[in-house]
Amino acid sequence: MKLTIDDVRSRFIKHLGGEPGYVYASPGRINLIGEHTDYNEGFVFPGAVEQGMIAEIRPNGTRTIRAYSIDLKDYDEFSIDDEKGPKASHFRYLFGVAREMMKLGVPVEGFDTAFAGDVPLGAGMSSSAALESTYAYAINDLFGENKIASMDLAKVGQATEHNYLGLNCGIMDQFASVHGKKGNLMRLDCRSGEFEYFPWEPKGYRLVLVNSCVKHELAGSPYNDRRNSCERVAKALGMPSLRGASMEQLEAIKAQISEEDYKRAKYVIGEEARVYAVCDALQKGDYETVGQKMYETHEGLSKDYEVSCEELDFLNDVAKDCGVTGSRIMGGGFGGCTINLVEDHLYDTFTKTVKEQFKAKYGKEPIVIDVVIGDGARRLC
Ligand code: GAF
Repeated sequence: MKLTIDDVRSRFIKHLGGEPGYVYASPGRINLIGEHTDYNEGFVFPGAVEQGMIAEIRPNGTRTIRAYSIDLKDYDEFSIDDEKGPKASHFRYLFGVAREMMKLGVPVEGFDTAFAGDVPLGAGMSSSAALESTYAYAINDLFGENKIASMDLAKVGQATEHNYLGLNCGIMDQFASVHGKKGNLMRLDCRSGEFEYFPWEPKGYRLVLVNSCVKHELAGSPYNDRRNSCERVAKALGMPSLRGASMEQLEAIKAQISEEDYKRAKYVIGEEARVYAVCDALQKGDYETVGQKMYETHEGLSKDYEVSCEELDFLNDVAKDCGVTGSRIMGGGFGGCTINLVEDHLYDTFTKTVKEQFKAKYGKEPIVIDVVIGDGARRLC
């Protein structure tokens, strides 16, 4: 993380006054494969990144949260007992997490806090999960004697999205932000909650994000519509979710569902198979297959799930033309980044070409981010 404890501490003292408190941090995430599978009870393959959110927090012995956003230069204070909470979404994350922790029986009290982040906003790297995980972890540490299990901290972040931001997201982002481990990706079974760490050390390849800078905004977006489509198809199949559904089963009910719902489910069923194929390929060190599956995911997200945009499709095409091993939309879609599996020797050509060609077409350079897999939620001091 580029931001230091001193950066956040000096702003905290300036805007909140008094003595320092404690500093916590949580990361954003990438996802190798398994997109829009989490709320379908399938598998995901995320890893935490080095970029994240950092917050100074000091209990203040009242029932009020006094919060300063360093990046947005915005201050607000709000009671943890007033159901309405603050209006601005950047404060609703903190408020929601505090309220959800209270629901779990944690004796949350008021606190003074300042926070900042270096996860690019709207890039699909989940700055919001990083913020939620920072406060869930901190509140557990400061008021809850660390009694809440890590998966429940992730669920607190997810419930915050559902109940305070109106986004019916899955568990992937908050899971990754809480559980991340340096140098490791994680395969999570979103039905059982079981997960495994996979050391990520591909010889001769690297992961590179290309941020289209088309702002991806999920709350209030067609994201919830995608989830509703999946749930309608699962219901028509008589299954609790699309996990484990086959193309044959989908074909059998095709006449009963809309063309749109059919396409959404087709993508999800294909993506489940791709996650299994990627796990197999990784075990054999077969990165060509991993990359091929990434391209297939992009195709599905673009044509059937319809969460791409012109700029992301363009980035994907440029990657293909440059001979990049794998490339696809990462995260919820509707803007943000592509994730690319690039052979070391192609890195310079690819990053130069993608910047030039994107700028020539859209008038601005996309931002290249080299992925470094980092640690999950933690206390820094
Ligand atoms: C967003 C959501 F928050 C996740 O839960 C997940 O569904 C992802 O989109 C798509 O895989 O990041």
